[in-house]
Amino acid sequence: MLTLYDWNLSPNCFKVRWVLAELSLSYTPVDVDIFSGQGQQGEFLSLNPNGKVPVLKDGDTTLWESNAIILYLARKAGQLLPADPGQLAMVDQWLHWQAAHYYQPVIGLALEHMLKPMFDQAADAQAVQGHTREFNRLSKILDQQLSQQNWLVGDQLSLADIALASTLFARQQVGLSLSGLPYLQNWLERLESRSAWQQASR
Ligand SMILES: N[C@@H](CCC(=O)N[C@@H](CS)C(=O)NCC(=O)O)C(=O)O
Repeated sequence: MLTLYDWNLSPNCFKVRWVLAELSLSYTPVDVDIFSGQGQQGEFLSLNPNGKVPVLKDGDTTLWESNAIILYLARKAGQLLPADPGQLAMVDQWLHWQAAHYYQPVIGLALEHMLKPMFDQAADAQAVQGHTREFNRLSKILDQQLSQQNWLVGDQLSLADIALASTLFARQQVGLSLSGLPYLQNWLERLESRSAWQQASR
């Protein structure tokens, strides 16, 4: 039995929900109200000492870090990962890039455009400018890759596409613009039309 500790607007939780849907795995969702401090309480901290969602429990296995969770699920199912070692390494490359680079300006913009207004705070214009510049720079790298192929790695959907596209979930609320990125937009539209994307967008 799988249990997912979840928060609906989190791109990292969305990423896990999407993989669960692609693999047709049923699970019990547990909503963690990260704004009321529920994530920082003893019971949740015993699952993830970082106090962050997502967390997946599968029997005796408790896992945090969304990319570790989706790798676990995909390896167990034998799906969404290429068999070729070189292509597999490229999936790893994109997963590391997503967490270390692409996610960073997005979370920065989420803080300025989504979280601060919730607490009646104004966005910091300089921070918005810096994060937007970095988001645009990194998005061009993705757009360039997708100008040459339909999927980030190989010729079919893999965890690389899921991890990167999940970062763009809730992009309206975060204030991300994809203008001037035609290949990225086309790829995202194809992914958004998948039934697993729609099931995960709860
Ligand atoms: N690198 C982590 C990031 C997890 C993360 O930042 N989760 C956010 C929601 S998107 C969270 O729980 N924030 C609550 C907090 O920091 O208190 C992952 O990929 O799972």
